[in-house]
Amino acid sequence: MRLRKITLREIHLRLLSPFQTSFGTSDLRRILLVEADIDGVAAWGESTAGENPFYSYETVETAWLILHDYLWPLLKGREIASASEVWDLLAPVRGHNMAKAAIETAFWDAEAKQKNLPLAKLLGGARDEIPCGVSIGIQPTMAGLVAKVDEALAAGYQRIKIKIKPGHDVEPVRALREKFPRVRLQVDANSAYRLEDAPLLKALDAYYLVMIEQPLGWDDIFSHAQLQRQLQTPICLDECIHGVEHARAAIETRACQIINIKLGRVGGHTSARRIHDLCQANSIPVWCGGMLESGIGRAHNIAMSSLANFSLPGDVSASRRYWAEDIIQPEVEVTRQGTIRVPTLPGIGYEPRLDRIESLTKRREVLD
Ligand code: OSB
Ligand code: MG
Repeated sequence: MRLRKITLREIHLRLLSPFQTSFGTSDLRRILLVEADIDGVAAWGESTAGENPFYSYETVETAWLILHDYLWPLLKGREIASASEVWDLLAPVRGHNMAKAAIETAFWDAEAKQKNLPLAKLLGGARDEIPCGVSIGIQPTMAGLVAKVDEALAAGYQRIKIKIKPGHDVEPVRALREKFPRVRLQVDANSAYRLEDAPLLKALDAYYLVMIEQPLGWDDIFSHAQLQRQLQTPICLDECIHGVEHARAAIETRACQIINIKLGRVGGHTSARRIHDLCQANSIPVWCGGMLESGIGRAHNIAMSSLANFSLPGDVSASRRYWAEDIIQPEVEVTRQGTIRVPTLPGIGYEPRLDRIESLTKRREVLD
């Protein structure tokens, strides 16, 4: 496989409703897309870098710079046998996994298309459909939160995750448990607490949550190990896990019982699969997190989620929960059973809508 050209695009897509977490609110998404020409095959990837360096240090600006100045020169014209080699070629650049994932995942799309295989099959996926949950942002009112949960359950979603932050934690969980005693419920703190908050987090044990996601520091595995010893509720790590080495440290120190894998945060499919395999060997279930992706990133998430150890419902949900109109054809849809059928067409299995992508593009650069 030889990379001939890449087109970087920044598109702007407005969320149907603002998404609030403990670190801020997202409304207009700025999304960096990579279109790669690999042996004449058009292949696609998406960077999940945000508008601000609040979830991770990467932003759309840093991802663009790293792709343009460093990753493209490392890869252009280089002859490789398979997409699985790309991750190691990018090793000279430390970190910047969201920039790396944007181009690395495009190589996987290209290889799958060249082999006329669905990407899920190329990755070794074992599922025809993936179980889906929703991630619900912090809502202005309790009634608003209940309405969002009702809506997701009516649509068939298999589990509910809500965002929490100090001052907005035990009370919404208690209220939801009262109204929905049997629902699979979990919370995500996005690093908003400190180890001294352990008594408060321990109070959540009373509500038999499936997990509490990333309560403590984004780069602090050690404190999570100390916290997990005090909690019955399983801790799931998100922000802390940037590669297989972090996963190993978290497992060995018992800092978590579950891991959320995000393609952007870990640098693409090769790294994601290594983490998946390590977790599987250690009986740690994984699930696929979301980053408010457009259809391109969502399609890659679906392919990855077809691997066997993605046994818990992920945050990968229908296009229509986010966008008035997505940028792929068909849009991602969820069945009445709360699953997404893994596409059977070659590559990512959804067609990018070029005309729509062009009309949403605010910045574009072709490298060849
Ligand atoms: O922590 O999982 C997170 C969105 C942006 C940044 C971080 C997170 C999230 C979500 C949304 O929870 C998941 C989604 O629906 O895409
Ligand atoms: Mg999270």
